[in-house]
Amino acid sequence: MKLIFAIVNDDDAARVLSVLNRAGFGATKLATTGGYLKSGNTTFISGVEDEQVDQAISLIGQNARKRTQLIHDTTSMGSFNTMSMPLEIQVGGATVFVLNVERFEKL
Ligand code: 2BA
Repeated sequence: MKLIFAIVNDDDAARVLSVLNRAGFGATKLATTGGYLKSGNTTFISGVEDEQVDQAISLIGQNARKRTQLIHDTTSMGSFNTMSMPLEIQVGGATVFVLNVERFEKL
């Protein structure tokens, strides 16, 4: 068994959860915050059988859109001056980690 962690945009979360559930995957939805943008995103935890990992990842990938976002990178130019440079970054569709599960119990 594997544990999938998938970080997706909040706007895609309802769709991702719905397709996972429809395909029979159990999932837990966590409200998380990206360390770089410091804005909200959603992390799903899903325990799946080894042979189902690819199917789960593919459902997540098909329903999590890549987005281009403009951020303002502030660079210090000395003690008083700062310069704000627009920087284009690509966020998502999904950041996925797959971990081995040593033991799984439902008590
Ligand atoms: P954030 O940390 O808010 O990052 C949002 C986006 O900012 C990233 O998109 C990436 O395009 C950019 N970014 C992140 N760190 C950067 C840096 N040091 N310099 C320049 N650009 C940077 P994604 O890579 O698609 O990541 C989306 C979210 O997935 C992240 O939100 C974070 O919550 C999570 N994530 C990504 N990589 C991770 C990792 N190695 N470990 C844990 N969480 C991760």
